[in-house]
Amino acid sequence: MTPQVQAFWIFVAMACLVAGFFLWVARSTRQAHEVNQDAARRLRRNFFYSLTGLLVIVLALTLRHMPYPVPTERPERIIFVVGKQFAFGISSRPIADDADWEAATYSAPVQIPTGAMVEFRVSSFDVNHGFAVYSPSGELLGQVQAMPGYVNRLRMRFRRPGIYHVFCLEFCGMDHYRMRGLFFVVPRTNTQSHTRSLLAGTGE
Ligand SMILES: [Cu+2]
Repeated sequence: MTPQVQAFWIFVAMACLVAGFFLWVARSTRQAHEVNQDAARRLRRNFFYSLTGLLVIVLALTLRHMPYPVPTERPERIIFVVGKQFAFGISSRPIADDADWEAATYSAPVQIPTGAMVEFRVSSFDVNHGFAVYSPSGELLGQVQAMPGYVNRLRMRFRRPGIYHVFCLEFCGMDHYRMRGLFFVVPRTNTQSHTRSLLAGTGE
């Protein structure tokens, strides 16, 4: 099951739970009866403490998996990305102006070694774009906004070698649908021959 399908089923289960709770409340309020103030206060207090406990447990279990940069961890590769209607310039050198962007757009795709911590520094030369990275099999792995006058940093690590596509996920104009880019993830050894096989279409 892909993460998207898992998320869908979790959502369905939670929606059923909420709907069931509403039904239960609606049914239980049909007959009017005395409210026991002490019991209500106890219930409210227990509810507060158990929710707080649940929140702390969930935070403790999930917070360390947040994909935020760790200040002490330095990226192995820095890749510069600039969106401009309607393509992505992706380069291992800074993209400062239109000439740099053009060169990045037309040069050979950037190569990233497997397992390397990569920091994408993402910006835009015109309007907002969405920089979204897709795996060779078409799964969305991560995305960040490409904004004019601002640099967003997205750190990622790729385990699988192959051709990774970038699509724009922000409607940015008439030709938004064809706005894309790509880069290669290559095994650490034998980089050149792997790139040749990717270019020839015999690699993954
Ligand atoms: Cu777009």
